Amino acid sequence: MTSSQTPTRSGESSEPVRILATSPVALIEIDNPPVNATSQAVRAGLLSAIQEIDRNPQTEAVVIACAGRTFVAGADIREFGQPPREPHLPDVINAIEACLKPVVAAVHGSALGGGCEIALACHARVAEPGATFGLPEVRLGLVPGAGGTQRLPRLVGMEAAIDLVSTGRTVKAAEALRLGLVDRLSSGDLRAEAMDLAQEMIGVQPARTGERPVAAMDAHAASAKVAEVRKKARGAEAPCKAAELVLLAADLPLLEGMARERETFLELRSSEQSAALRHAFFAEREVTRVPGLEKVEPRSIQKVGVVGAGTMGSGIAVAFADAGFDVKVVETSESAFAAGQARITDIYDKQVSSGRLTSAVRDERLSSLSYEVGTPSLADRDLVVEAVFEDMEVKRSLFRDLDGVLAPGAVLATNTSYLDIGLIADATARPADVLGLHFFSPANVMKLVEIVKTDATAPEVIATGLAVAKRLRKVPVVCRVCDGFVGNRILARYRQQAEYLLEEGALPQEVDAAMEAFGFPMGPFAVSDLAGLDIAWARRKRLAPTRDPHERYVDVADRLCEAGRFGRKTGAGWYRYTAGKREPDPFVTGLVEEASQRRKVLRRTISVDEIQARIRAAIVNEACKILDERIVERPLDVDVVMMHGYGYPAWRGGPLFEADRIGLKVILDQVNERAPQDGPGWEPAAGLVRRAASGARFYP
Ligand code: T1G
Repeated sequence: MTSSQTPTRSGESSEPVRILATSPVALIEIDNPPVNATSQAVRAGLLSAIQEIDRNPQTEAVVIACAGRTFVAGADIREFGQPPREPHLPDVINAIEACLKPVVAAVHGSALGGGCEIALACHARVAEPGATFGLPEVRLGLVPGAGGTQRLPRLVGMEAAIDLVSTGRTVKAAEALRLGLVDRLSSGDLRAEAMDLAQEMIGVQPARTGERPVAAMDAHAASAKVAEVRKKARGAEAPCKAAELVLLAADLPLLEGMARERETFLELRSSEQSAALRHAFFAEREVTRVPGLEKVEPRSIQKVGVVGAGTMGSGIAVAFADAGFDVKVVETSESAFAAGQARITDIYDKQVSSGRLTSAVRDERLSSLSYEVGTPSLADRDLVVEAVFEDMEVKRSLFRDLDGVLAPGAVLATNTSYLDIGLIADATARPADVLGLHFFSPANVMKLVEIVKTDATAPEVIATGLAVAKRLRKVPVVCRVCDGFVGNRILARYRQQAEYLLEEGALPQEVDAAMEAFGFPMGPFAVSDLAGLDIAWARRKRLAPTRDPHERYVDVADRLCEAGRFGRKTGAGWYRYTAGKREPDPFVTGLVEEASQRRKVLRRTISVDEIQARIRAAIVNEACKILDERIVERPLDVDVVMMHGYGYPAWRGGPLFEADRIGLKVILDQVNERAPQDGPGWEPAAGLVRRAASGARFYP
């Protein structure tokens, strides 16, 4: 067996493919921790194992299984930056399908990407009930490169294949069985049952997936489907290419279709979008590894208290219940906790009615939640998260109470979005046990959580926040205290620049359309209407006395609020809402035009490119200031916040990754061009000036 030339990571075996049995049914085991990725050594080992088995007259059938926690989770993404080395995965997979003896895949964990393609080329597939299948390549800016777009439709049909390949979503084993992707679900010993099936297939002509016909889609339906994929892709190029390749399977023999697929895969693999998405994939994992905390032991957390069962508190409670914590929800009165209980039950009921949850699981989750009035009931909690009214005195008073109730060693977390957590911590005698866990609404859905440390927060408390976030299946970013931490601070700049564009000639619907074309799920004004304009308005009024009189302040949002237009919830905000549909509103156009007059600005047509460039420059500049002030330690911290908390398109890699691609001098020129007219706060970040001058990048 050749050893892999890719540096093996710790724990990786140098002999990643073994033949554990040969007669009458052979068992090939792949063992390449952590996820059995098809590294060069795995591909070489698998190919020689299949060839050896084909030559062995004692062997009449074969099972391919994996050691460890999962079936093959895909090609080894770490190899993508290197020149491709033989044997190439399509050749290995074609050898599996061409095997003269029946080949059965025994799938547990996740069969993803190349792993799913291996399973597709086998002559049958047995899966554990908990197994999942998927072709997530588009999430890396790629298309399947080893037959996935050609074999999947031959098993599940065009419609389902286009859906799975263009979205990259995974399907559980039961759905895979229904689709025809799996032949059997195991009920006990997966490998034994796969060997039994292989035994049954001895002497039967193998059913080669590549030889199955697939019915073409009606031309009109096909083009409608591709158009739908393009719309959902929001600027990402891989999904459409993947859908078009699937459609080819109806017209081309397998090998021709695979040749087209391989050509597209290699083209995309060297694309900027794929480089950005691979960066995003690894950054999401790297961000959990905080320098200096590697050896710090987190505290053990199982009993969690959530104080405040409003929108955020109920979402936070659900997030903890979903992760298997024992959750106690505390409110100030029976009626308040009854309202919270109703919110939480409603969240679960909606998941049951959408089919995402069974009622049995819902009942189990609801049973892990208890409700109490008053903080004394929290005495047994290991961690308490507050999500009460966003007011400093309210939070300080609560933390003073909690300090007197909680046992030593308990962790106190605040979900505040803006307040100074150091001042909240100072209300207790244990500031080292206090941190921010800033969730994003809906807290049980959004992946991002900002872990905010004060100067007093103990390292093990930060490590505890990271461990809790990992168990919640969240993406944690550690940061220090500043106004708005990372995401909201950048969002404030984003919104300000968007409002300047209104004063200079754009309309809300034009800015939103430009930023949705940029790849954001929603533009800034639509997002404000969704969140509610009144929340930010209350904060602006609170901060008004301290606002810099020289700041370029746009008051259109204040005037909307004064008119009672708080967004979707009042039927009107930046837009008018009719039957949930947002429509531009002449009333808002009038307010914007008046603002231009007051600013004595002659309105002009502003291009999509200018809108996108100015907003991106504003984001990058503020992100760089956050780095300069060491609110976070690494550029990837900012990129991960913006992608997972604010919808910055992952195919751009996040603002700082993209700024490197565009060129920091270009970004700096854009910032310098705006600074004079945008006034205080819009000066170029020192780190941006320094890097632009030296040619340094955010990601060297
Ligand atoms: N290659 C290399 N390393 C990988 C990897 C991969 N495909 N998948 C995961 N890892 C590493 C990951 O970086 C982490 O490393 C560790 O494994 C645990 O991962 C030819 C071209 C499988 C669902 O896109 O979705 O096949 O940080 O923390 O939460 O057509 O990993 O510990 O050093 O995510 O339990 C297609 C990507 C590739 C699947 C497990 N496959 N992986 O999640 O653990 S392209 C994918 C995942 C391809 C073919 C094409 C998840 C997971 P470290 P983890 P997890």
